[in-house]
Amino acid sequence: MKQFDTSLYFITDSTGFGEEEFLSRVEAALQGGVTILQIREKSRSTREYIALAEKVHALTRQYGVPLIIDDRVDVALAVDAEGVHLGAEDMTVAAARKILGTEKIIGATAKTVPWALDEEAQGADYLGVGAIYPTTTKVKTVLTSTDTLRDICEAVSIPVNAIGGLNRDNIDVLAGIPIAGICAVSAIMKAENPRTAAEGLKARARELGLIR
Ligand code: TZP
Ligand code: MG
Repeated sequence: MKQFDTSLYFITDSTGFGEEEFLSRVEAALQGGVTILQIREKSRSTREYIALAEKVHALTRQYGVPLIIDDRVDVALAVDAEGVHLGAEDMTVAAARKILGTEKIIGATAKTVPWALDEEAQGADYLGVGAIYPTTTKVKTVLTSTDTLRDICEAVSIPVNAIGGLNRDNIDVLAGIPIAGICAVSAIMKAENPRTAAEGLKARARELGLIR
C-alpha cells in the first residue's frame, strides 16, 4: 500500500533560477523537512521537464520523499515518479488511474465540495484546495474561502491540503480546520534560506496543531 505524508508539501518553481541554484534550493528544502515534493514546470518542453524531473528525483530519493509531477502523467511515468497532480485542465483522475495503476499517488485540485467529492470518487489520493490567499505563483487563480476548505475537509475522507500564498506568518487562519497539510511554493522556493524556511513553516504548523 502506498504511504505518503502531505504535512509539508513543497511545490518547486525553477523560474528565475539557474539549474544549479534551483537544485541546491530543492535540496535545502528537503533538508528542512518537506514531506512530499511536487515539481511544477509550466513553460518547459517535455524533454526539458523530464530531464529536470530526473535530477529532482535523484534528490528526493536521497531524502526518502515522494516526487509528484504536476500536470503530466507521461512525465511521471518517464521518470518513475511516485505520483502526479492533476487540475481541471489536465487528464481526469479516472483516466490517470487507468494508466498509472493503484500504486502511484494521484492528487487533484478542488475548489468546491461537489468537485472534491467527484475527484475522490474517481480515485484521487489527496486534494489540494486554494488559493487561500492571493498568489503570484499561479495565474488566474480564484480564492477559496476557509469555510469552503473546512467543508471540503469534512466531506471527503482523503487528505486535504491548503494552498495559496501560505507562509509561517499567515497560516493561523487555518487553525481548527482538519487539513492534512500545508502546500507552499514561494514561502520556501524564494526564501533566503529554503531549509530554515521549511523548518519554520513546519514548526509553526505544528504549533497551531495543524500537523503532527
Ligand atoms: N494552486 C493554487 S494556488 C497555487 C497553486 C499551484 C500557487 C501557490 O503558490 P504560493 O507561492 O505558495 O502562493
Ligand atoms: Mg495542472
